[in-house]
Amino acid sequence: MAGEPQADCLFCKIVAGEVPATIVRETETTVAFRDINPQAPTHVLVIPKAHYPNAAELAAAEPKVIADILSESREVAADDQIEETGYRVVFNTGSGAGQTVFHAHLHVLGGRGLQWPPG
Ligand code: DGP
Repeated sequence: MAGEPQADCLFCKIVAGEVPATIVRETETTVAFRDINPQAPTHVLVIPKAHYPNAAELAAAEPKVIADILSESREVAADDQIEETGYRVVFNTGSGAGQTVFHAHLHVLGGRGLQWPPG
């Protein structure tokens, strides 16, 4: 069923505490943890606890949770004090855009200068 945990999903396992992660924030609907392969001094992933394969499917099914994720990204930026220097939030959606884990996640990147356009 949509939103239910998937046995073979890495991020569902992090939500369940079955795979360790450096969790920085948690709400009723979201978990935020540090990326295992950081691309910037701050690189945090904010994910829904519910399983949806990408942000588009999450937005269609549970738009409030997308709002929760964006709110949490703001808190992550405040916690890591990257608001003043600027930061980027990104949902890679689909393998062609670089998505490798098919449980929706928002990247929060900051703490260094970021180029535009991204590669
Ligand atoms: P994406 O390429 O947008 O699907 O991003 C997936 C991110 O997930 C990537 O930046 C690396 C991160 N990642 C993959 N495996 C793990 C893990 O086991 N733990 C943590 N904390 N991050 C992971």
